[in-house]
Amino acid sequence: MEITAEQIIGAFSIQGNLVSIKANNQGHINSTFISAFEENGKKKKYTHQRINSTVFPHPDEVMSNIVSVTEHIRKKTENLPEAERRVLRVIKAKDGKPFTIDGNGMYWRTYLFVDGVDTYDRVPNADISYSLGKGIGNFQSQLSDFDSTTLFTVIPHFHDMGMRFSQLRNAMKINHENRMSLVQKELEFLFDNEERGKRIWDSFENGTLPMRVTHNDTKINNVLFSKETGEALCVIDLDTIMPGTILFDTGDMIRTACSTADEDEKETEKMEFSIPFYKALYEGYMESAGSFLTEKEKEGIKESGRTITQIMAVRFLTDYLQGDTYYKIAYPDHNLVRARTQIALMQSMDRQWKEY
Ligand code: GN1
Ligand code: MG
Repeated sequence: MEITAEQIIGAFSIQGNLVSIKANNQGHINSTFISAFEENGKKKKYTHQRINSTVFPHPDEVMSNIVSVTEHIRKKTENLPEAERRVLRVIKAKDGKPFTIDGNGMYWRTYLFVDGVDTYDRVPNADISYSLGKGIGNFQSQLSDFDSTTLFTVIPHFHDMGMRFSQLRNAMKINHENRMSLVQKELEFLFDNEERGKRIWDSFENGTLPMRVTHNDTKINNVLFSKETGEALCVIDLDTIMPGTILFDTGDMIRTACSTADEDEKETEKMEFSIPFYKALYEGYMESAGSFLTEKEKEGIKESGRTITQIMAVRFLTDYLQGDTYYKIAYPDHNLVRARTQIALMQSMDRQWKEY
């Protein structure tokens, strides 16, 4: 059944007249478009997103998590400057729910669009690294008194390295288009690091690392920066919020904020781990998160960057071997490129390990 953008928009409680609709192609998982409304001469924009129900089988639980977490953060930020930019605002549907279901059974949600911010796919300088670290630390700190057991686990075992390796082993059997012949070196490196990669998940499971609210996708382009002050104001893409260890979040922030190339840079030699960016990131992060972290959490930060980079390598390679069924790709080898670039980043960390 063909669904129009106007039909989706019409299901939500939005004041004013619709003036434009624009597609947005960011992110590997969900589909997004942006609308603009005019009310009394004022323009407001909205983000409408279809939640990928293959990846998130219970979109209602995703939205329930997002509503409770954003409301919690809003209470803590509503008196700060740029308050409207500090946390996403969920727009309810006309029936009061935080989503609408279209004629094909697909879930859609709407947020107020956050304007006047900068975003980055890659860190341009150490100041932005510092700011990112501080922003992620703030986010965790705002949620440090939130009872994580009240959240739904929307994707079980999301950062469970052991589970990711079993998925890789299954994908090796699928061996789509005989792709195994192209990835022997990559597999060898990843399997050599399998046991080390499992340490953080194991420490989380056995209770050495405390359970907290985690975002699980704290890559740099999921953070909005103030155009005025450069401050990291808001963490977006809240789909994977669930209970976890904060090291999942420090890890993805390190992976994306201390690298010299994009996640899918084809020339892997351009991908290096940047110690100056790491130092700035760490400093910013500790300023806002240092006070509530346990010693075990602090000790795990450095390793978390390597572990989350590894888990991404495993996941991209898995998707490549199973025939690109999970991530959106722009060309046939896209997942292979992503996997190789993650491995290059790990190897660059290893070469410099004693220096940071
Ligand atoms: C996916 O959809 P997007 O781009 O926000 C993925 C993350 C990966 C990321 C890699 C639910 O996020 O885990 O880190 O791609 N999200 C899910 O860029 O699998
Ligand atoms: Mg995401």
